[in-house]
Amino acid sequence: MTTEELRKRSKEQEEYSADSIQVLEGLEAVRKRPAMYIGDVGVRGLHHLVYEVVDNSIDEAMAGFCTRIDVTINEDNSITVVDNGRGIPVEMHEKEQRSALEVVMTVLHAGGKFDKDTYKVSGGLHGVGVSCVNALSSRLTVDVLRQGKRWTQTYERGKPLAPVSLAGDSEGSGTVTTFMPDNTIFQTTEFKFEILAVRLRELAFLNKNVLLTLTDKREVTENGSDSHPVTENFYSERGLIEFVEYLDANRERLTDKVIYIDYDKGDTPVELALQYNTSFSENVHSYVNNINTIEGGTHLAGFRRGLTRTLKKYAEDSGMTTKLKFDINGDDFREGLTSVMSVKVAEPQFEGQTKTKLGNSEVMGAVDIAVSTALTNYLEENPKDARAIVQKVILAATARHAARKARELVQRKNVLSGSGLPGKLADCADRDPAVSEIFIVEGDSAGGTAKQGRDRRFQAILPLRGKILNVEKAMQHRIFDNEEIKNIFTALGVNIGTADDSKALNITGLRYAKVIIMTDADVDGSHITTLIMTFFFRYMYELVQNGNIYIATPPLYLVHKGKSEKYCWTEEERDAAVQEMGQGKESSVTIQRYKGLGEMNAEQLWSTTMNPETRTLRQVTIDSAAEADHIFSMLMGDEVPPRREFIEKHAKYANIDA
Ligand code: 0RA
Repeated sequence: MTTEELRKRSKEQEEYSADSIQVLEGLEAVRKRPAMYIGDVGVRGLHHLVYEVVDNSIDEAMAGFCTRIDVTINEDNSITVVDNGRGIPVEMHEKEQRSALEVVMTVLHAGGKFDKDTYKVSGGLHGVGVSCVNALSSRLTVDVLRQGKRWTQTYERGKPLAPVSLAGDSEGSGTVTTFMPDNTIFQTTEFKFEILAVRLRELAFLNKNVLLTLTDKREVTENGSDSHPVTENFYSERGLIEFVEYLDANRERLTDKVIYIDYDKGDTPVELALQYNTSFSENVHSYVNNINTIEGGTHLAGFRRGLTRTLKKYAEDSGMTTKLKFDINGDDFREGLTSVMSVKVAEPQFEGQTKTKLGNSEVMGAVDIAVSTALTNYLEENPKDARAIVQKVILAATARHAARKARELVQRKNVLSGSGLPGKLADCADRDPAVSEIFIVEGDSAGGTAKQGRDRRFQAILPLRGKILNVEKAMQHRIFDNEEIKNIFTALGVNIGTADDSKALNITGLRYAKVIIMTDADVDGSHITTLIMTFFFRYMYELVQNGNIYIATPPLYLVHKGKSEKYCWTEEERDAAVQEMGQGKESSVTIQRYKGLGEMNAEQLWSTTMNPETRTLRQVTIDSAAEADHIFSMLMGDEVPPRREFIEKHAKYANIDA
């Protein structure tokens, strides 16, 4: 061996050992700061692990080699993901001197290094790599089926127990991953069928002709019963078209057919489905490499630009807008619009608070051209639909004009009345939003109790009279005219919107970090909560996204005997309390059933529901904007049967009133 060769070899060895130290540090870093990689270590982060593994199989499907992905929640709450792709490569990795499979599973961000041609997810919420899942699993086993052989390797907390080994012969090809999330890292390790189902349904719509299945093998399911099927299949032949039909299942559509655009001429493939309905809300959803870009970005800007310009030109050319005395703006073109856009970007740059905003500037023009080209053709070929759409846009502009007048009137009135705060608001003393909270309370009487019970230093109370307006069904100017809704806007200190963009919300003036909805624990109460949540979802989405919205949980029972009493939130707690108190003593145990907030006195309401030391608040979070849209439109829309079905399935309150 020449000295040159020797030097080279020793340098390689140095690099190799340096690399392997790096590797260990890599996965240690994930275990030390898991939230940096998967967002959090709660329910959301836990389910993220599954998405991460499934996303790799989806990548294989997008590359054209995989048609089926099976996800199983095993009896012990571990997860198995099986795909019928080519199988992760197992041959020796030259630089690392070990199996490529081991590299993929143990090196941070090693996932997409093999195939440069496919669109790999990088950055963003997913795409941290399956090695992160490995690092955060107490145990993980991967089996690869390739070229007639079956290979396997098992890891604990990311560390291989042995090198990749041959485990026998195989028919077909694919990858099988089974992992058990590490219960020393996650707050909970119980998977929710419904959360996984939402993501798999979304993936099925986004990747047509790929069969995804979800099986729950646990004996006792999350509902404590077998009320959901053990296996659910997700499969879509028509992809985004079906996605839009699903989102609009409970809305009245304006045109017969969903408009579908599949434009693959430039560098950025754009797929888009859209349909107008008779509602007043905008439901525009966008995805980049299967990631829901809830913060939007350049692709969304391109879509808006293309849509507005094309429709505007058509409207002007058709002469339908010549008599209009005011402007049509971008919002008007999207009122009553439901659309899903899916773009594939080779090297996506994700920005924004939640890394769900696309930054690649070249994508804007690509989407703009795709939308204008395809939509122009569509309008020319379907004049009847085109006219219906333009009429709808004109109606939206007219209504916006009326809404603006109503809004200006409100704002003028607010200026006149001094502080501008609603008379019904019992404000808190502290002016620091970070420590302040507001309870939005159903009814004046419960509002009165809450005012007595609160800690006025940092808790404000805003009582609402009866049911608030169903914003899903009302037109915008009626919404801004509504007394209760105006009170919410002004109490929160959130801007109603500018003259030009009624949906641009300014939340910098938010006066309370926590906005807490407090209603009775009965059917009416849950309906009111849903109405208020619909309002926040449609008109103050930023607050939901920011995690400012909470739901109070008043107790359902008071068990007492003599002087001892115990509040209970579930039937199990109640029964346990009855057991405990009933033991051996003479006087009898009574159970008081709380339905309304008004049944509690101020002290009781404070100690059970309002005192930060003892209460339980449920934070409202949205994992899937598309699913939330589907559910709100169903709950608040015109169609009764689907609503009944949903309520029966999720009937938390149904037995309470029985
Ligand atoms: C890169 C290359 C090849 C397969 C894969 C990635 C692959 C990765 C995953 C992750 C989960 N399931 C997967 N299936 C396939 C194969 C390259 C070749 O066979 O030549």
